[in-house]
Amino acid sequence: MKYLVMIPIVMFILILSNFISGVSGSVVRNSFTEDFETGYDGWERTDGKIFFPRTQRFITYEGDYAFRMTSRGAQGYSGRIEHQIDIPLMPNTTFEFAYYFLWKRVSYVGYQIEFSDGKIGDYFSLFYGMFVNISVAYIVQYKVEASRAWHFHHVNLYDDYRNAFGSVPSDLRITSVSLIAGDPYFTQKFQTSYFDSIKITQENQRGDEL
Ligand SMILES: [Ca+2]
Repeated sequence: MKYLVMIPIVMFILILSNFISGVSGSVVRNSFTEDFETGYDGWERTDGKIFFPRTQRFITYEGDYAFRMTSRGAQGYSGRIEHQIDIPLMPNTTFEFAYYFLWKRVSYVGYQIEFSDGKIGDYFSLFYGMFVNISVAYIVQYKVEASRAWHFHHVNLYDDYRNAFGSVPSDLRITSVSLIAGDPYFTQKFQTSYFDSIKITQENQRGDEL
C-alpha cells in the first residue's frame, strides 16, 4: 500500500522540479548574479598577470566569500577576468556591483561591461590619471574612494549607454562583465582587489526584479 502512495508523490515531485527548473531557466536568461559563495566558475582571465585568483572569506561585502584578484600586468591592464553573459539591454536593466582595494598602486579598479555592438562601459574607482569617453567606450568613474573599504554602486545600464552614445539599438545585448584593474601608465605594480555582489537584472517600476 505504501508503494502505491509513493509513486504519485514521486511523480508529483518530478513534475514540480521540472516546473521549477523551467522557471529559473527563464530568469537566468534575463539576469546575471554572482556572489562568489560557491567559487568562480565561468570567470576567465583575459588580460594581465593574475596571481592565485581565488574566493576568500576574510574580506567580503556580502555572504561568506568574495573574489580576490592580485595582478601585475602589461598591455594596459593589471588584470582582467571576464564572464560571458547574454542579457538584453532594456530601459530597466540595472547593474549592481561592489569592489574593495587594499591600496591604489595602478590607475583604477572596477568593472567593465561589453555590448553586442562592440561598445564598452567602464565603471571604476579612479586612483589617478584622466579618462574621457570615446566613440566605442564610456566611462563612469568614482573619485576619491577610500582604500580598505567596500564601495557599492547601483546604475542603470540603458541610461548610461544612451547618455554616452545618443541612442540604444533595439536588439542590443550585454555580452560580458569583467573584473578589471587598469594600468594604462604601465606602472607594473602589484594591485590587490576584491569583488562581490554583482547583479545585472531587469527591474520593474516597483523596484522588484523580474
Ligand atoms: Ca559574497
